[in-house]
Amino acid sequence: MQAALGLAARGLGRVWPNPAVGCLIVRDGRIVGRGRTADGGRPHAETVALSQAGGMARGATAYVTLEPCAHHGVTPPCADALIETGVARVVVALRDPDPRVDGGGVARLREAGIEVTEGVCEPEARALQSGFLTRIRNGRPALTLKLATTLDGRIATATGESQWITGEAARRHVHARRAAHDAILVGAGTARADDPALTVRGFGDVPQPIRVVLSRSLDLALELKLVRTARDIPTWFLHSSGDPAPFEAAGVRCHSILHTDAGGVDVLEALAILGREGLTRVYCEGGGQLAASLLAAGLVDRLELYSAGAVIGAEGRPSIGPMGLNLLARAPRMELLTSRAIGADLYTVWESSSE
Ligand code: AOF
Ligand code: ZN
Repeated sequence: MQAALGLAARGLGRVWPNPAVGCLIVRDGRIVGRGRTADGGRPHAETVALSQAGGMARGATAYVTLEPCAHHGVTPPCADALIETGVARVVVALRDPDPRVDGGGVARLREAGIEVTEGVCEPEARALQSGFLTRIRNGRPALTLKLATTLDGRIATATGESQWITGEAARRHVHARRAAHDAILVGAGTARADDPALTVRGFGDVPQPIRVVLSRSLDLALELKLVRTARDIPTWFLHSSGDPAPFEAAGVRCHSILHTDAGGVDVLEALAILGREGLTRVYCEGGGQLAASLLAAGLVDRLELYSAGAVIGAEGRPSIGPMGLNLLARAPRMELLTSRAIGADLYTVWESSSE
């Protein structure tokens, strides 16, 4: 199952709206088929692994990181494929909470006389599939907030100088993390000030995550890199006022949001829109105002922080904007998941503990 999880992880950022599933077919202690959910979500992992195994699947054990599906979608149910090929035993890490499956896959296998073992490596599977699970449960993608700051939590000097706070190795790591998400999210302030490309670079010809900008009024220049490259890399603007026509003519998809809060658009509604579009994993790269809104709304599921050995002082720009918080008891709390050095910087991963 560990190997199936490793295989599944390669699909992260590539398989939405589907979960990244891995499947191994094992016969007589030998792996005879391996598969993960294909880019774009289909074919499913089991189909790929079974076709690799061919006749060797008869009497074999299948290890699957998510319950095999039981519904007729674009492809026939994976549970049926496992039954038809004569697999003898299926080991499942986690039930699929999709209402079309939700125990139905396991029931189908058992009815056909297949031995089913559930719950193997379930915590790891839950972590891996957190994006899909969050979308099914909360109707929104899982959100990772990335921060790259000085030791005192600053992201730029008072004059706006910010290149580069962290080192080369950390910046390269960020590109790998972008690739493992379905979309990259920034606020309009960051799009204006930094003119970022928000692409995955240095890993060859990999699928590019969708670039999403939250902008209350669409006060953005058509000359921004994001707009100029919108025909090649999917780019979405979520806005509550302003004229989308010039951006749409440049290839940007504009979604309108009904509600606004003091600082910008309603972040919960924005994420709900992204969830409806099928996104499961969103990587937010700032700025401080958007980060503050997301944290205040309890929408940050995971925080990935790169801390550089530099100090800027109070004149510098904070990584998190004002949150209107007076009581420590109301502060969002995170639990430390991992920490390690990347080059000369410290990388820490925190998970929301408000669940
Ligand atoms: C599997 N194996 O590799 C994946 C599964 O739209 P469809 O027909 O592709 O079905 C999507 C649903 O199938 C998705 O919501 C989830 O419940 C399941 N994903 N199931 O057996 C896989 N990716
Ligand atoms: Zn399936």
